[in-house]
Amino acid sequence: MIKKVFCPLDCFDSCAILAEVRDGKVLKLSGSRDHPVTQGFLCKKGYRLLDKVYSENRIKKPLLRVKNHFHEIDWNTALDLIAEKLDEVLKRYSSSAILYYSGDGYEGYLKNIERLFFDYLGGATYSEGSLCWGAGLLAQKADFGNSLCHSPFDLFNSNWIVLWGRNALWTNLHLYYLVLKAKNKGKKVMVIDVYKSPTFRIADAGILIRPSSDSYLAYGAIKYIIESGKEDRSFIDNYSVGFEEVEKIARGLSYDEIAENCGVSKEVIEQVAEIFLQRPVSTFIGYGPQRYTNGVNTIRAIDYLVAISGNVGIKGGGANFAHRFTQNLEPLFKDDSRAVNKRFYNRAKLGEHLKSLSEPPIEFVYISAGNPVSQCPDSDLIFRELQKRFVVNVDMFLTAISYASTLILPAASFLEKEDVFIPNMWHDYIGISEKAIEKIGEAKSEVEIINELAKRLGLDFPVKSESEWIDIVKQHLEKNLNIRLDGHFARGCAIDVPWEDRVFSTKSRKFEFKSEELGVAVPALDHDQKPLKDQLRVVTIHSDKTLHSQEFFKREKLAYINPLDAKRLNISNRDKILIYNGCGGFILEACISDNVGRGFIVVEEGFQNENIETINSCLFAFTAEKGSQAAFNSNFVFVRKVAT
Ligand SMILES: Nc1nc2c(c(=O)[nH]1)N[C@H]1C(S)=C(S)[C@@H](COP(=O)(O)OP(=O)(O)OC[C@H]3O[C@@H](n4cnc5c(=O)[nH]c(N)nc54)[C@H](O)[C@@H]3O)O[C@H]1N2
Ligand SMILES: Nc1nc2c(c(=O)[nH]1)N[C@H]1C(S)=C(S)[C@@H](COP(=O)(O)OP(=O)(O)OC[C@H]3O[C@@H](n4cnc5c(=O)[nH]c(N)nc54)[C@H](O)[C@@H]3O)O[C@H]1N2
Ligand code: SF4
Ligand SMILES: [Mo]
Repeated sequence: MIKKVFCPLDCFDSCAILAEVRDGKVLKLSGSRDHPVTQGFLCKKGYRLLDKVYSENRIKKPLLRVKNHFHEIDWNTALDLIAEKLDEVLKRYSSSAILYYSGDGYEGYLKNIERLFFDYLGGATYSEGSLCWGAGLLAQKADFGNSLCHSPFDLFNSNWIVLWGRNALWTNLHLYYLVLKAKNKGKKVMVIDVYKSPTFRIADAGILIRPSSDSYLAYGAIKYIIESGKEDRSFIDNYSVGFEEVEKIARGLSYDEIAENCGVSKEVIEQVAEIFLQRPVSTFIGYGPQRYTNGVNTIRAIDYLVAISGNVGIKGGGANFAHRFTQNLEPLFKDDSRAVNKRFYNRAKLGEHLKSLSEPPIEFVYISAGNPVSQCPDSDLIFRELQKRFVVNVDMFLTAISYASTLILPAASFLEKEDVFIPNMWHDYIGISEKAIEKIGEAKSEVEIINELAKRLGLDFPVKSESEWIDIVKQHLEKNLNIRLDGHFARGCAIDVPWEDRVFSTKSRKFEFKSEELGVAVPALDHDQKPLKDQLRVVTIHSDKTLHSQEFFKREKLAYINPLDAKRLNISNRDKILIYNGCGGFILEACISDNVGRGFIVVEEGFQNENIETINSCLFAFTAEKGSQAAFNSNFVFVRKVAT
């Protein structure tokens, strides 16, 4: 029997998967050939999803932690303990003494039921800010009014495809595949990054710049375009506001200044500009360039370049960052009228906020599908703060947070529950994922856990099965977005070329070079972050072997370092090195490589060791503008060889 499911991982691609089931067991996963974008193949992690589902390390029963030991308990005891604690917190404080952390470890839509539950309790302390894409979203909201992507197939209409800080070969495989196909049809590819990422192998033009200097590069190209009189005047005059200020800034810059800040020559700046002028050019902006304290500014400057070169609203163009076509969809799993006590913490500053929030303090933490001890900055502080509290963690495995949790509840895997998947990073194919197998051990879905808790607390909460909720979600999508979901998947919106009518979602209805909230983006580095003498910057990238903290393949803990930096620090290839600063430390292995420029190391994110330390132990909780986003890459460390 074939069951139609979806990849549950937080990924651009959101693949449609077929699960071959025999005797109650899934034998094989394969890509659904019917899916136009994901086209019947998965990435190597996708094929390994079954190993996770059937892993011996799955938690099979609720666990109670006593010191560093975990004791299996039955569900009734676990749920009673949680309900009692919630009752106590509600009586003594208010519902905002509960902090709810919803992670990105599982992308099914029904998980949002957890939020509705906390709204019914009166509203908890919820997250704002982002670990992921917040700076880019804020930037594009200011410029366009929303983030929207062109249809994945529109890149066949482009002359050039620009992968700007997106390592598509590792993080967005089906885009990589389409780019490769386009390349075979004669299209050209430019990759802009801070190190020679694996995606450079498809680059016709590969541009290496200094970390956080993209706004200079974009402004340099803008300067060249304006000074050669090649800007898209019709777009600027009729459909934008605030261009004059951008022009003034661009004209006032010197190429020397730009070249010095980016670490490239004037010729490279001109080359980038000339490529953008070979319209249509589609640009795919990755999330790496915005993980800095100036991340919003950076993405806005790239948007400007796309607009000024005449690549907005045309076939084969676009500044593709995210695809928020559901932005105006009323959330089903939220009830603000009940959430009278709700307040917010910044996800990027979780540790600090756990520590400092008062009136009421945080007494109870509910973490589901998230591993903040591994994935948030300043992770040791989070661990210490969690250890002081009653923490419930819903996960499939013991993780870095387990030793700080009071109770760990076994989550059902994606094959053991039904769900709806609504992607919002690239393409728009919404899908339904069927339940393929019975639950393993005593695992429960998020919906089942919340239903049990709501019953215990005597709430008038809408207790429904997953199928009932799926019907409601389907009706909601049909009524509000006109999407009919009868089969495995359906297109979520009919937009192939966003902003084709040149009517933007901003207040002025125009493309806003100057926005009321953010003013005009300027060429800048994350200058506020001054490294101390001998410190190197840490640039963390996403790995092909893991999805964040979820490992699918064993990997070595490597720090890629430039040969000259290594020499200066007396580090040889494969030496064990300690990276440290005032925030914390972490041990890695040096990998000396010409692919990395001077002044920084490149490390994959999601590393943890047996002592709960993680790579984020030594990343301070800096944020990009307006607290929008964790500025992981605006961090500097000392690097020292460890005696072995
Ligand atoms: N295999 C795999 N795929 C994934 C994920 C995963 O963990 N593993 N995670 C998923 C998620 S949640 C996300 S958010 C996406 C992220 O997907 P991407 O945006 O591709 O991911 P990153 O690895 O953060 O950064 C991409 C590139 O930006 C570069 N970069 C860093 N700083 C700068 C800079 O200042 N300027 C420029 N131009 N480039 C810079 C990095 O060197 C890196 O090559 O991937 C998704 N897909
Ligand atoms: N230094 C650095 N840190 C980063 C980043 C970076 O670039 N650099 N990237 C950031 C980004 S872009 C993101 S999106 C975050 C992601 O970070 P997180 O949201 O923490 O995501 P994961 O580590 O993928 O997964 C968290 C947990 O979800 C669990 N899980 C899997 N399936 C299920 C399920 O069905 N139900 C439940 N309840 N749990 C499940 C997994 O076992 C795992 O322990 O990390 C951020 N952290
Ligand atoms: S991780 Fe991404 S590319 Fe890989 S199977 Fe899942 S959705 Fe597809
Ligand atoms: Mo992310």
